[in-house]
Amino acid sequence: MAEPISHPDAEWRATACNLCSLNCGIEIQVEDGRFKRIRGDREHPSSMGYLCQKASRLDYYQNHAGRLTHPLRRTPDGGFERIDWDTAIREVAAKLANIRADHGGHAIAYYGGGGQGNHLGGAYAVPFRAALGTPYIYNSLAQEKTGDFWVNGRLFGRQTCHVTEGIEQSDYVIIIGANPWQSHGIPRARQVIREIGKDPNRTLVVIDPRRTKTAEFADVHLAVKPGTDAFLLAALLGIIVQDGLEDRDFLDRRTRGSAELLEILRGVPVEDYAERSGVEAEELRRVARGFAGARTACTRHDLGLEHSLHSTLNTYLEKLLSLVTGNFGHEGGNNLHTQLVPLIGHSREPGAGGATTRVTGMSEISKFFPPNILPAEIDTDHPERVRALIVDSSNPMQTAADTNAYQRAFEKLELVVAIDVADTETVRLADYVLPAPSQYEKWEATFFTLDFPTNYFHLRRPIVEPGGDTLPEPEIYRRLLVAMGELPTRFPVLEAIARLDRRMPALGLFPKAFVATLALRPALKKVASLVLYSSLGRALPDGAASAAVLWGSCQFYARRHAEPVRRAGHRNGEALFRAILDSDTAVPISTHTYEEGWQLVRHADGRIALAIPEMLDELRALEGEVADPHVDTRYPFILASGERRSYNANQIYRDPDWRRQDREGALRIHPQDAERLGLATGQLAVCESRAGSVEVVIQPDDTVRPGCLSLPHGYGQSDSGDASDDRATGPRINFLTSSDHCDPLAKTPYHKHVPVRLTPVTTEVQ
Ligand SMILES: Nc1nc2c(c(=O)[nH]1)N[C@H]1C(S)=C(S)[C@@H](COP(=O)(O)OP(=O)(O)OC[C@H]3O[C@@H](n4cnc5c(=O)[nH]c(N)nc54)[C@H](O)[C@@H]3O)O[C@H]1N2
Ligand SMILES: Nc1nc2c(c(=O)[nH]1)N[C@H]1C(S)=C(S)[C@@H](COP(=O)(O)OP(=O)(O)OC[C@H]3O[C@@H](n4cnc5c(=O)[nH]c(N)nc54)[C@H](O)[C@@H]3O)O[C@H]1N2
Ligand code: SF4
Ligand SMILES: [Mo]
Repeated sequence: MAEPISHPDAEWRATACNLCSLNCGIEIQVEDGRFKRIRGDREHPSSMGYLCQKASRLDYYQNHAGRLTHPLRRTPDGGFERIDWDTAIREVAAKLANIRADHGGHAIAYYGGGGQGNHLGGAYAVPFRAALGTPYIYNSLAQEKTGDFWVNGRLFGRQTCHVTEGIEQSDYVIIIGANPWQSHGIPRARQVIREIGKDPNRTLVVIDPRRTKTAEFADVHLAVKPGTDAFLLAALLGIIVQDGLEDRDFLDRRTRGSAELLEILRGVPVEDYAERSGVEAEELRRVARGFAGARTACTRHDLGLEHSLHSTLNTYLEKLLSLVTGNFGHEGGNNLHTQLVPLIGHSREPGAGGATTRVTGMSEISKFFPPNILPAEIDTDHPERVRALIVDSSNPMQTAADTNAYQRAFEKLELVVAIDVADTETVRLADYVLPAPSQYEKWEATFFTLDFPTNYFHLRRPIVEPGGDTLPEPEIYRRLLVAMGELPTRFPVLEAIARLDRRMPALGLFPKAFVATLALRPALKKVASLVLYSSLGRALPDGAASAAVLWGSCQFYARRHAEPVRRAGHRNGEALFRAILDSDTAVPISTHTYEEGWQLVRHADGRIALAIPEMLDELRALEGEVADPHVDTRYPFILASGERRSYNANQIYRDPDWRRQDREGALRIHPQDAERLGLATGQLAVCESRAGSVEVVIQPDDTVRPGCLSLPHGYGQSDSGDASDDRATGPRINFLTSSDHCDPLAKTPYHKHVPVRLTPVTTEVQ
């Protein structure tokens, strides 16, 4: 448990923002438990004092009426009653054990494991799932990035090989389907975008149907027709190859399969694909030549590609741009990066031992299963259906596709356990609610270590006392496994050795004792991180038990990347662990040379395997595709459901007062369309898809294309507990999305391409 925190008030306490994957370093002045002032932490080596407008409002995360303070159990009348932790742990453990005994581990699924700021708890959910015997982890990453991970697995050898971009050092940057001005996704996004925009020697190209703020800074904005990026990207690649602009030397030295790929690209009908994507072929030629000819060039993509038609293929084509032109593996290009603690895993193909689901037969990708299939895995009479769900740090009732399907599925579940800090739409449907301390009340970290050549890690210490009767997630998982008889209560010998080891690390006592313990009791291997937590964790200073898992990660990381870790100033794994533990802000964990970066490619021959048969088939099939396979005259608009704006931050902020503007989460519509429908600013309309409908507030806006609409992500929280109450705090957009409207391979939802119709709400005149 955390020691009392004795900070004099008015002291600036270093931590990080937990609202997006950048996790900028911040400092907070706390007064009476409230976040009085927040500023960027200049000491943070990656964010360097930067923060965006969202971070200054973090008191709305820390202090709001909906914070959970006690464990809760559902009552027969549908309400909740307070229970103590012993009862909660005992009952949840017994129910999980019963379901497992009757139906097997695969009857239990797990959802979440961390949001934008908290992954430390998720590291201890790994042994929890292993002990339960379930392969099922559903996760938000599997409704955006798993197609990309799958492609990476084929290109580079492992799905854990993740590509980053050297935007700051690049002369030619193409941003596709991302709006970093609002969503960030790259360090110090606004500064960086401004800098490229201003520099006459550097070029920024934005591919986005909407004239976003990022697009306004761009030298070239390609206003692609929604859903046609595959055509546009294929045309860019076609031009590069047809003009002979590919990097032959790079392709020969670093890749295999280029001949087959190039042959297909030579046959791309550039004019036709340009027309389909709504962009002039001449403009594409200019960009293709600029990109291929630049000194350094890179690409970055995000949800505009992933949440749109041909999701997986899009991410393949995007990567081919830098690979075919040789803009990979050097400064200012795209590069692979390391992970201190793996955020994602590598899944084998189903035929080679990869897990598949029992009902729909979906294969895991990067060890995750996609939220789009979960309702079908639950809401069925199939004997091997999912019967129990544990949700940690996620709010699928708001954020998974098809809220109606999720509501029906949750009713079928025999057990729902929610671990959260707030009373959410998902929490309200749980049988047991297990409250966690906020990310400023406990030791926390994220595993979003995405930088290259220098990568960073930030372990955050608690800066305020926990309010209420909460338990950190690692402790919840430990107690559940102890109650299930899967983990000993204590490890007295190992704990004693750990205490000695902290005083005399040079003797290396703990590593030896830990290895020996696992060798003597092999059953403990699958719960190894909880063994670390229960032994070394108790010996760490200031109640930092949750950091224990990092000790193992540091040992492994320092062995795997010995020279880069030494270059960043750490002699070995122990020294790296201590540096992380001792620092209030992020620390550099490794510095690679670009040449060393090639060791991150995991194919045995060290080459990038360019020809992915499934992707090449889909690429070839583009030519025969009908104009828009999703066009439906009943639903004439294409809605992008999930725009990132100034005042949304996933579901992390729940109190609508945090918003200084756009409280309603208005629907953007082209002024001509609004006029045609007789809709003016602030008027209400019903937005309806084949899945459901929501009421929206109209905002005519000429940055969207005619025929297109845009609604924000991250709205729709209701404090009343009434599911139909979606007006007060904006639209619950996933009432509009369907489980089956998704990429065939990765099941990533087409959230940016939802056919809808719009009907004005007419108020009756008395
Ligand atoms: N303010 C804020 N920032 C956030 C978040 C937040 O909730 N609020 N969430 C965070 C998270 S979890 C994520 S994953 C990231 C996402 O970050 P982004 O992907 O950058 O954000 P979006 O606004 O969802 O979508 C990006 C762009 O895709 C465009 N788009 C729509 N359809 C298409 C299409 O067919 N083709 C192309 N090329 N583009 C299209 C949209 O116009 C939009 O500008 O943001 C993170 N940052
Ligand atoms: N239609 C549509 N749907 C979308 C998107 C879209 O663009 N359009 N975007 C998708 C994307 S990219 C994403 S990433 C997802 C995000 O959706 P989710 O995975 O649901 O993640 P968050 O919204 O970040 O919710 C995090 C949850 O964690 C809780 N939490 C905060 N701190 C802690 C903590 O310390 N411990 C615990 N246990 N809980 C905590 C919060 O209260 C909240 O309930 O939404 C997806 N859904
Ligand atoms: S860019 Fe992301 S991490 Fe940084 S301050 Fe803004 S929301 Fe927080
Ligand atoms: Mo996301």
